[in-house]
Amino acid sequence: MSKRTNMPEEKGLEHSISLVKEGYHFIINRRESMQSNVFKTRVLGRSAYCLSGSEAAELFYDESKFKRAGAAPLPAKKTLFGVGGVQGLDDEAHRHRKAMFMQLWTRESVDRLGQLTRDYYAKAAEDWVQQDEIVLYNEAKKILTQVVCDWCGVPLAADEIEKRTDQLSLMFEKAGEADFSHFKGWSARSKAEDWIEDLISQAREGSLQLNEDTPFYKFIWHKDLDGSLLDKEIVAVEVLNLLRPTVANAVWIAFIGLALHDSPPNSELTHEQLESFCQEIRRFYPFFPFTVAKVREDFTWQGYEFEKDTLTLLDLYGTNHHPEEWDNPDTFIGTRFIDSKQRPFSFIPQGGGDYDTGHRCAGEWMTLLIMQETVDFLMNKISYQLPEQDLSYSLKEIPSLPKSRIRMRDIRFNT
Ligand code: HEM
Ligand code: MYR
Repeated sequence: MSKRTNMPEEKGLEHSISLVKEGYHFIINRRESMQSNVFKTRVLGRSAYCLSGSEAAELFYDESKFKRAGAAPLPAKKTLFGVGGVQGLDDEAHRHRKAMFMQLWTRESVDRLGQLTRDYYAKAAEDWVQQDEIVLYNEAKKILTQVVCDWCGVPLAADEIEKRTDQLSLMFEKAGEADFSHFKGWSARSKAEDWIEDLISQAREGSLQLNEDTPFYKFIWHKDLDGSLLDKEIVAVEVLNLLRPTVANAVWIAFIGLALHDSPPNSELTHEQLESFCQEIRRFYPFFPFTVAKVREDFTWQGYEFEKDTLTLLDLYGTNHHPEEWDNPDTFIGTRFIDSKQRPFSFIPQGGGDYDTGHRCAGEWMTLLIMQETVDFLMNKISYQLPEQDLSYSLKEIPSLPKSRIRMRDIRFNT
């Protein structure tokens, strides 16, 4: 048996207030002061282990050691994830549900997504050239709502665009708030679930016709492990697991606007350079702070005892900035990922490990595609100026965004 040692532990009854105050640096600060990639603290009224770095990430994604059922705190479910979705499933039930998402990534459907992204950007920019100024983040949210509804086959009338954009955005914008405004996210989710549930009922009753190739159709008629259809409430949660995070790509798009200003790449990017630039944006800028699981059964790792059912946080942002994993982790290097190997446990902006068997983000390649289309559009299809504005972003706010949301002026189509 391995020798047991005490896991470093933060003293005190509760540290949720520090989590709110320190934001993306909560785990990093303690990892540094305790000089340990594994430590214990108390947040959300309970004991919690915090893990950082690739070795600990590999442990976190070992399904025999950690489970997801009951891990996400209720506020995160009420806003961000919803109840009964893929994020909280384990084992066979998880793999079957995850396959419902992963079946969507055929060549044709990915190509269609790229085409829709280009089309909606081009359409939006026709309006931008008429305006004195636009706010990139707000525009991106509207564009992505239209792209993803069109791609999914979710009907979206022109006069609904603004309302649905707001509902889908509030679910991730308010998920990290600890004050009353968190309830705006809660309320937005319940309205959005009603919207999608109504459409599901119409499709199942035959009054709404959907193309069979669309993700919406596939989810509505997906058979669960026992051969039955999913409850419409669950289908709605899973459809929102496509719509909401796609709109959340607007956060990366605002950071693209910032990176093009702060660390502009060469004007003519090869495909590898473009991909590397987008990967570095996902590594460098803050977005999803940490992900959560629970210890499945008691076990010992590197001499530390892990107790059954204890909440466990894997530091995504901190691992992407970990000095044991990266050279100059706090410098933006747009060419860093050229020729780099896959790093399933150290480069984890959207989770780590395996897509099909683990909980790694189902939309990672879609995210990268939308980001590449965005960089190409902003660099090659239009020209613009950034007026004086506050481009800073705070690592204490979750999710973080450039303060000005990227204001752009003098927008012209390139000829
Ligand atoms: C899971 C981040 C975009 C669908 C996750 C996880 C993270 C994440 C951190 C959890 C990983 C874990 O717990 O191990 C992000 C970020 C995005 C993004 C930062 C950027 C906008 C997308 C997109 C989609 C998507 C575009 C779908 C179109 C999902 C789904 C899961 C997931 C379905 C649950 C997977 C599972 O539990 O097996 N994402 N995501 N995400 N993401 Fe994303
Ligand atoms: C998504 O919508 O699924 C992707 C992006 C959402 C980022 C939201 C950031 C706030 C996270 C709060 C803490 C999560 C604890 C499990």
